Amino acid sequence: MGDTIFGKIIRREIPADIVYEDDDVLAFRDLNPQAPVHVLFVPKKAIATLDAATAADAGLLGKLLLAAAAYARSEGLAEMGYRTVINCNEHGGQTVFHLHVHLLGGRHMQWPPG
Ligand code: DGP
Repeated sequence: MGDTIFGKIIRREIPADIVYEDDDVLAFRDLNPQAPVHVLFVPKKAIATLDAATAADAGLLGKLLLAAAAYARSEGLAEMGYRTVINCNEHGGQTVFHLHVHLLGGRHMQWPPG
């Protein structure tokens, strides 16, 4: 586990534009942003997908969401709103198999997503 591009970012083996870090969570800007603000919140523990998370990860999943919300608030996105996304496996559009929460903000989102 941990052998993904995000594992390499967490271990500082490749660079990323890191915007937040604590003991359990790292957040960095998406390489291919889909909104004016597009940040990925990843657990330092390598969990491949949301489907692979267990009850033991409940606290960690909560921390990821709360870190995204706090960052959105700090960037002034909360009042207008923003979107959080977790893609899971092929039909979900997941391409990096290290669980991550996308935070997208700074523009009006459409629904349903494509
Ligand atoms: P997903 O499709 O949900 O697995 O999202 C993966 C995201 O990761 C995608 O929006 C592009 C981003 N990404 C892929 N490789 C890198 C990288 O090396 N650095 C950064 N910062 N983002 C990456």
